[in-house]
Amino acid sequence: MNPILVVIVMGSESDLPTMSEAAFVLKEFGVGFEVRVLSAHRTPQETAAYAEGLEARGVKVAIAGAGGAAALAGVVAAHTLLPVLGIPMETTALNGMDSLLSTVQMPPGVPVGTLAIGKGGAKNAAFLALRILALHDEKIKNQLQAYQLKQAEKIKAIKVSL
Ligand code: RP5
Repeated sequence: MNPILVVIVMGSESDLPTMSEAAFVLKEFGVGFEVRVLSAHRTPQETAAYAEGLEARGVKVAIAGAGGAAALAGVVAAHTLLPVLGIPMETTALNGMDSLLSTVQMPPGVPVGTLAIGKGGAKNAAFLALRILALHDEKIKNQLQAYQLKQAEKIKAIKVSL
């Protein structure tokens, strides 16, 4: 089994349909990850202890998604020096603007690299995690290169006739 290099945490099971997009990308690239539901507000102690233990376990990047008053990514970042990527969940009340602002507006010194709201953000968090890992991993770098080329080929193959 591949070592766990990335963790995906979310504030509620209701975030899973969005956060699983990050998991699909990591799976496709064969990178080891684990998924946990942890809440900054509902399980604050467990969240802090989990984040504190990540580095010693060999984890390199944490992806954290939450919605509404979305403190999760910030709390994880407060308890580890690993890079933390935040995903704001799309919400019904404010279309995810609440999650976005809660995740992105961290005080200086405790960064959360915040991605786009929703599934697109979750996907890109995984790609950004892969780019971080690729700094020290030639295999992942080559895989990313191949992926970029494939994407370019798809665009170039589009023929538009009006
Ligand atoms: C946040 O509250 C979670 O991340 C979720 O997006 C939102 C709603 O949670 P549930 O009421 O669905 O558990 O903490």
